[in-house]
Amino acid sequence: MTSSANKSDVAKQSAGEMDELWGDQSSTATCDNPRLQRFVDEKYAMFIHWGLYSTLGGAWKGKTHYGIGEWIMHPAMAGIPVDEYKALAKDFNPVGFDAKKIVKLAKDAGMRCIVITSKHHEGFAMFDSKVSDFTITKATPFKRDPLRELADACAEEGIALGLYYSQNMDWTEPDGGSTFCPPADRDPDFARYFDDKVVPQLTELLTGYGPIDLVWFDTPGGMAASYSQRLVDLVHELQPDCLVNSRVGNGLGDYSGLGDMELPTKTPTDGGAYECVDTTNNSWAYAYYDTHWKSPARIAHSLVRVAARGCRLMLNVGPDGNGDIPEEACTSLTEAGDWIRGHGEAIYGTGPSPFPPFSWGDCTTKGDNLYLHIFRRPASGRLTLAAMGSIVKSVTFLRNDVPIPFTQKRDLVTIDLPEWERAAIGTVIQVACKGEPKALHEELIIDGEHALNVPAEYAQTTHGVSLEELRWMETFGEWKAQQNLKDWESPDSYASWQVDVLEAGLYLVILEYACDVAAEGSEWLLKSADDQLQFVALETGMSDHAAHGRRSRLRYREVRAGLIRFDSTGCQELRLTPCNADTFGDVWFARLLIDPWRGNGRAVIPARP
Ligand code: FHN
Repeated sequence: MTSSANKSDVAKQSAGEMDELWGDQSSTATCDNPRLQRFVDEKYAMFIHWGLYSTLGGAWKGKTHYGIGEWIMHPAMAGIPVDEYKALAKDFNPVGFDAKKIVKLAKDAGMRCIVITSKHHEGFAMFDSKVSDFTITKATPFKRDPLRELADACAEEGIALGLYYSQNMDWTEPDGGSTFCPPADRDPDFARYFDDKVVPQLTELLTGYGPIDLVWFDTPGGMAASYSQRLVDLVHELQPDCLVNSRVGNGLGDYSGLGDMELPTKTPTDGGAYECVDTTNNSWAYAYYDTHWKSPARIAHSLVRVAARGCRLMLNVGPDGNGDIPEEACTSLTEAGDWIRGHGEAIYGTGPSPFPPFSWGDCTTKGDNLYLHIFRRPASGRLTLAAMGSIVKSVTFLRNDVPIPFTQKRDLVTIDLPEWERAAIGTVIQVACKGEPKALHEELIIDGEHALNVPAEYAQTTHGVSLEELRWMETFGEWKAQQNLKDWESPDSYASWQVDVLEAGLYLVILEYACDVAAEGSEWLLKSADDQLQFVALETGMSDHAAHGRRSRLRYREVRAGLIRFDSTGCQELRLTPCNADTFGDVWFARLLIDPWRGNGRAVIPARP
């Protein structure tokens, strides 16, 4: 491990090769471990990014640096020298910090666990560490130990506590991974840093603050497996019930994680426990300009989508330099929380949906029950579950047990929804089955009610077409991930989706893709059983980030391709194929939207889940 990582980190961030910093995010563990099952059952946790960087809030010496606030000292952002950064501590006095208020917020939000940054990449300990002077208790006028206060408040309220710890990067520690400490040509002694800071600090954290639910390590990069193993062993030795996330590195975590800000499109099938991490706005740490607050509905829907794919969500807040969580985050979390807690039976302890996502919402399961989370009420008032593999005994509103009329003809369940009060977030319906709810197949349902999202991940591909993920940063550090159908080696290559058409008719096809200049003008066919839509791909242009030190990438565009007809109902294939031999090249298809065409010019593209 050497300090040359200074420059190479920028390069890795620049190239979008975050996998190199995240390390192997998989884990071999499966949910049959009771502690892991509990972890998945909890479903929803609060992530807190709070440190010295929070005092800057995304600005340094009068200049705003857009991106993730906790990276502000990095050369790719403000490039703050180590001594100037450390000097910030003498003015860090977050007197607004109120552990009880934060725990109450988490509870109101419906969260079961809080994971807070004890030490981020900048090396500052947000707890009373005896092995460093760069700590909130020694270097600031605040002097209090916020972690002690938070641990006490969590214990009082029955909220689990987890700790984020940056085990590899430590920018202000001379021997830390990726150190910025001068001189730049010095070869740091990573083993010394690991033995003298990481191990003692983790020991302090795991022996001085009561039961710790999990340790959330981050950015292991190329850290040797022996270091990752020592961390796992240390955690398990000091607190046998404490979990370790996958970013401990080298595939040694107790559970798996998706990339930053990435929500699952398909249910993982390896039997492992999965966590997704996202933020209430865009930055992890407080940034004064970042007002991209997610609405209460977006938060609740994300949680349902994550639960419906069998995973757990951890959603972040970034308290400011005074210790206050921005009001907008509190409002969104609390309003979403009212709904989440009110529908807890259909969220906590649930299993994944046997179906892919529907145009109207998603499903979770528990025992013999299927829960339908309806985000958009079908205009017809009729909701159809095709491919139902279980016998339905009853259908009721979850909130008040009021029965809802339904019929079942073999695998087709039709539910006639009565009028209900307009719910800002959604309505949950409980479908009690005889035995565990099962689906006969996993076709995507084109129901004639709302636009159906048909993602690349659900396609089957022939030779020459592959599924490939593209990851990029919007500004700095805010990762986006998108799976794509790409390569298209020959006009015989195709991708196909199995769909079940419940309502025959005309549908508008909207495509989201990225297209290279060389493939501009390539012709394509989308074939249903009864029709084919021919369209031409348009160049989507480049996002030219070169000026900001990041790799340029193809932009995505949503393009209306035209109308396609489904004359008959039932299961069929939807096939996408190039139709000329020379120009199809580099087109990256992310998804189709199949939107019922009612001749009224509907063109509103629903927000992506
Ligand atoms: O570099 C960090 C980043 O600051 C933030 O802590 C996120 C949260 O998942 N993890 C790293 C990047 O993936």
